Amino acid sequence: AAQAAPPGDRDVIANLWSWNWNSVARECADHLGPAGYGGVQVSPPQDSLTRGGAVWWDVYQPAGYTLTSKFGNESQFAAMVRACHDAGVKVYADAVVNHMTGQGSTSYGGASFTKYTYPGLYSAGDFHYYAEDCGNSDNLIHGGDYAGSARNVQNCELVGLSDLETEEPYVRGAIAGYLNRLIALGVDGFRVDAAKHTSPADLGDVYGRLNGSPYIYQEVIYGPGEAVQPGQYTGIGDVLEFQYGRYLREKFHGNIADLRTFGETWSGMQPSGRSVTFVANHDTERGSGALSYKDGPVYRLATIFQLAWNYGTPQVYDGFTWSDREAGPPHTNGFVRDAVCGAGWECLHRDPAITGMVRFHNAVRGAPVANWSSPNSDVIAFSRGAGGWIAINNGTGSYTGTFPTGLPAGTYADLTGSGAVTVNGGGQATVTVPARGAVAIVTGGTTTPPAQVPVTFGV
Ligand code: ARE
Ligand code: CA
Repeated sequence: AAQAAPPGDRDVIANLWSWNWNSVARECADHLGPAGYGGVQVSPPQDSLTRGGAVWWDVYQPAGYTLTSKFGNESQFAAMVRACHDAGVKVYADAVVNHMTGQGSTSYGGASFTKYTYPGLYSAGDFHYYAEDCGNSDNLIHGGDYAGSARNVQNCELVGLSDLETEEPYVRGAIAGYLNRLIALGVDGFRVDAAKHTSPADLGDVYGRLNGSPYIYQEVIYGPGEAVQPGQYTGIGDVLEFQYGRYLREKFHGNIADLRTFGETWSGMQPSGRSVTFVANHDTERGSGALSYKDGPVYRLATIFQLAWNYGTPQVYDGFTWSDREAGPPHTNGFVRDAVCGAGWECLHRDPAITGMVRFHNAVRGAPVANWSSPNSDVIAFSRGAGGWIAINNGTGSYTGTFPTGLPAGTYADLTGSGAVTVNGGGQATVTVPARGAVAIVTGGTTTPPAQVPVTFGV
């Protein structure tokens, strides 16, 4: 059965999208565990269509459920899970279970297939078709279906990907068998890809077949007025909160003082306890509605805010550097090369300000926002109960001011790396907040400066 509750004490998830298994293993041991991350999301581990490394998106076209992929083989995957667990980091796998590949004939693992026929796994009768299931004679989801037809969104083909007949017990069992195999290798949960395109009833049945209590969070992109809404899925697991990053982009390109009430009262946002938040993911960084590493220090600052704010389970995204939005990660014969921060790979998760904020997040978890102040539209400050306080400056010049912190008198080290902060007997601190930077302090034995690691995020 699926676990509804988000992960425990260390809940920040690094999304190391398109990283190969050897690199994720190394990152868990050397950086994620020591920095206090609680989990890592990894790319789809199943065998897939190969486009020979030219594109990133071939891995979203499953060719079968064996575990040889462009990211490595099964033993490398298993070793990665062990290495991450040894570092105290849980592993969440991207689960592509709505569909199978809609093009091509060969896979990274060496399988041969044609659309609707995946030998030893699925055949034509296991897929949705016009007119029995899908109302469009071309079998495709049309743009207009999102507004009015849950049936077409869930039973027609997303961009031509063979749509599994998830009402069928055989299909449900095959999907559950795949996920249980990952669970047997130690996987702790799943990002469910394209969950919007499978009904909550069908997914709920699959989750009910899973061993243990994996943490499940589902990709249900929010669109106002659409027939399929994220709230329809929060009864069976958590959801990725797509409004969150859209709002952060809007406010960090405008007035961050508006963020005072940011949360589930805002239009389209899901309950905090059901939401996994992200400033960017692999789709949004290639679109136009979200911040991405290409926004430089504003992207980093929005991530600092995300880790400070009391909403949802935060995910910090890192993929590869790109200019062509379809291009795949650095590879050799299609197989992804080891990730090198600063040389083809973005590594915001290693940035000292971000690892400092992971410590902040872990130290203040659950404490309410208090002591809000905002001297202008670029500067905000707030405490998390009496355990931590942060000031954020989105302006292009530094800002000096005196703020109420709600913290006991003392000298604290700024977790984002800009020196010491003195809080007086009245709980006030006079600080200089760097341009597009922050000052963040916590009580409780963490007043020593954070261990510094090389700055690898290019801002
Ligand atoms: C590729 C080619 C296509 C080709 C297809 C099949 O690009 O031209 O037809 O293969 O051969 C990714 C890529 C796709 C790629 C696919 C398979 O983004 O380009 O197609 O892999 O290789 C909707 C879904 C949402 C989905 C987005 C992309 O609801 O689930 O579309 N996101 C996930 C992943 C993607 C991935 C897939 C699903 C497929 O994160 O990376 O696709 O596994 C409104 C709606 C949204 C809708 C959005 C875009 O906002 O509210 O629901 O999202 O529009 O249409
Ligand atoms: Ca479907």
